[in-house]
Amino acid sequence: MKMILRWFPGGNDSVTLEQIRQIPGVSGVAACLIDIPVGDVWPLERLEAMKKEINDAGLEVEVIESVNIHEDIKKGLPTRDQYIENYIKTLENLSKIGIKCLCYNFMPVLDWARSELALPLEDGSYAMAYRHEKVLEMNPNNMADVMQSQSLGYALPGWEPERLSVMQKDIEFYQSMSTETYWENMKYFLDAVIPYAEKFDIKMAIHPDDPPWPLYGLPKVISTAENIRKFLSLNDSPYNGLTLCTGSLGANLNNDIPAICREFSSQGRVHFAHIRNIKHISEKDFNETAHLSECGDLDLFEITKAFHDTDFNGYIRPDHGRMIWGEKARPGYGLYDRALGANYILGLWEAITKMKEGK
Ligand code: DNO
Ligand code: MN
Repeated sequence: MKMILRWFPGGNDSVTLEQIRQIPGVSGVAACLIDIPVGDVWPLERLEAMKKEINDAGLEVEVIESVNIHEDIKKGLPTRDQYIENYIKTLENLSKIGIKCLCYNFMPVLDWARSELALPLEDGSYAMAYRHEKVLEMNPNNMADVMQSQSLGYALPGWEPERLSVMQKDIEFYQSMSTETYWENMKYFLDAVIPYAEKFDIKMAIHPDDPPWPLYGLPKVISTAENIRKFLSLNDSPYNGLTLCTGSLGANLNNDIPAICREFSSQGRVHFAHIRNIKHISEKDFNETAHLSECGDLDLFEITKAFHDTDFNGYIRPDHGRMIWGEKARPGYGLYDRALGANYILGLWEAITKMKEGK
């Protein structure tokens, strides 16, 4: 298992590589080129420069999060073949800099959604939160403005301007598409790309939908154990795998997160784990919290043990953290709370290892 942190290159992150290097037990980062328009090939020179910067700081970069999927692929338009070709070219370039795992998502139009990016919690920290009614009342086009304005000047991942400009039209398109067609479009993408992922030795790791239920009539499919089983059976290659995000899947109270981790990790289909905690306010309303089990609804010990028991040897990162100690950073991606999260998970891991050794 390797513990990593997400980091945004090119001056897009207030957290520095030097700071990440000082978090005990963190060996590298999950990085991305945030400014490349969705659908374009990621240039090798840019990737090489990014790798050099990260390696020079004493860290590894073996994971990319995310290369977003062009809407034409999700919609199944004839133009998808060109975008799939570009995706494969990007995979080839990623392999040239030694990338081993690629996190992506297959959510239509929107990446994750929240109604607040900085909700004050009782202890004086700030966290992201989701209030279902509020999100439903938000016109997705205005929602884009809200997300941009609350994001302290950072373009939120998945909320890049070119993705937002065509939002309304896209939403209408998906509203008239059946979920079955959406699954078929996903399979078309996998069957085209996975053979190249095998060739280039890059594990594809899909991120669950967040929240894990349909919004604005948009299909959401990577949301339950049953749907994940269906997803994995679309293409049986071990290179067709998961980013298991405990917080995203945990928003659905019916999801048994340690059981989900155990089932898919034991099959060797989890390549990347996002570990974070959330606290439900009601069935579809929740706050993101500190990682510690007692701060939320998820049992981080059981989750870590599920990975440990199944000999998980992929990548783990603490997912979103709160803003604490006065930090102002990209929502969810400050330094301090994620560093606490990383060391908490590493502490659980060490304890489980030593208990098994009988120490
Ligand atoms: C939420 C985050 C996401 C994730 C992307 C991956 O839990 O981890 O923003 O990075 O959806 O494509
Ligand atoms: Mn996640």
